Amino acid sequence: MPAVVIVGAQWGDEGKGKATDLLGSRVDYVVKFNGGNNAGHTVVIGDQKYALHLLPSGILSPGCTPVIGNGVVVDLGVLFEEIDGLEARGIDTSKLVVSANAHVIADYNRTLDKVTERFLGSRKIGTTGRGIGPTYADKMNRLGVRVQDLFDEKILRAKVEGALELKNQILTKVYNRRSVEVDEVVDELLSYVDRLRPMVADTSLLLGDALDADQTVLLEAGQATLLDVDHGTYPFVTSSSATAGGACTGSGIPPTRLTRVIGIVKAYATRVGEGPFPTELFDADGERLRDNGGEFGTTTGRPRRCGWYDAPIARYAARINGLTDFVLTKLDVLTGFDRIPVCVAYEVDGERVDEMPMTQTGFHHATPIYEYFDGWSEDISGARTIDDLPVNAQRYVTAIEKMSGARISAIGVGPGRDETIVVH
Ligand code: 2SA
Ligand code: GDP
Ligand code: MG
Repeated sequence: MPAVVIVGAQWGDEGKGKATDLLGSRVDYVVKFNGGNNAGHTVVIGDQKYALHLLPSGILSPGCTPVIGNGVVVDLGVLFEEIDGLEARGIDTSKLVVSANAHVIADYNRTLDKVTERFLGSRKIGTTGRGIGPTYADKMNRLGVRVQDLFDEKILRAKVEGALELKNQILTKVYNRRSVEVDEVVDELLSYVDRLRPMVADTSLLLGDALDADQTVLLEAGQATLLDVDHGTYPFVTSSSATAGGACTGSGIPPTRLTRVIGIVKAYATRVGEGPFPTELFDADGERLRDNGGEFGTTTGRPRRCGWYDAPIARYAARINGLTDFVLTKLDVLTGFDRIPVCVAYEVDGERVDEMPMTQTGFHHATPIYEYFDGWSEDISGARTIDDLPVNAQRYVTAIEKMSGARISAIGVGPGRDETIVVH
């Protein structure tokens, strides 16, 4: 009954999509358990590139059943757009299953996400503007609309009325926007019902039965540990549980059934949106990482902030998620740097701190303490074993493995499915 979790160990875009796709051919179910179409997962198969947002990356593996779990927030317009886009490219999406308990992103929450960011000005979070935060806020406020509500028009109408009561006050009185009509929201949501109905299931029951039958379930996180609403750099986080604990609450699979937790970690670090980032570079090295790594948002196209590998963060991710393994990605992007710094600890207010500082203020004030490694100039994209790597690349991998709190079981040397070194 293996249930394997994949999480991001930094601030996202570590290459979770590629890792999930790689394992996808060997698993029966791939479950997205948090977030929504704020995610952007890139999978490269041969000369074809796919950018997945709401659909689990397992959708590209023919034998695998993709599941949108209860912890996800679903924009139904985007769901069908994404399905149509993949079908047009010859991908069979007919096995997709959607949890009846997943929450739905209504248009008013997309609007609220965007206007709130504008209203916050310099205090903004840098969200993707997809309505994620306001939809999770409704969920916690018990004002949310769930997938199952679409099957009972009376209930749907009552829920939308309840949600709009306060929101229309805010939209009109605080943000100077027009108020939203209940009918326009209900009509839009009902327009999806016929297409949605056959996909909807009790997904925790489905997954529990699958595990009982010794099938393999892969749980795929959106975003990452440092963007988790509890364990990330709050308030500069997404509004969901992106860590291994979220895999349980967001799917209905209990912790006692998880067998492996894999953290995806980039050989350097990136972040998109606002918030602290101690190893961030503002010089030519940062530009070079962005250019070599193609570090632009998969969903919004925003340039990602780039910096060096931060070992205390990796250790934190190992601890919070109980990582059994790391998959180290994008090692090839470091090719050509003469000297590669790695953050081994921080200096906070004149003192050395070896772990994530306890307070957000401490993290904001953290200055990296670096150790330096010699670089390599050889093209490593053809490497398929550790021994194929130049000796300095091997040293770099061994050193960060030792600092990061879990073994490295695979190494990415390019975006393609086959551009991977499997170590364990
Ligand atoms: P939101 O929209 O409420 O989830 O934004 C809150 C914060 O979470 C960050 N966030 C992300 N960070 C990295 N990658 C994400 N997905 C896309 C990608 C991002 C893109 O794969 O490149 O295209 O811009 C993602 N989604 C959310 C976000 O930047 C905020 O800091
Ligand atoms: P995710 O959100 O974690 O799934 O990551 P994204 O897809 O947003 O960003 C990762 C980017 O790196 C994508 O463009 C991938 O195709 C690419 N990628 C993944 N692994 C590697 C690797 O080992 N080397 C290189 N050069 N690119 C990679
Ligand atoms: Mg991404």
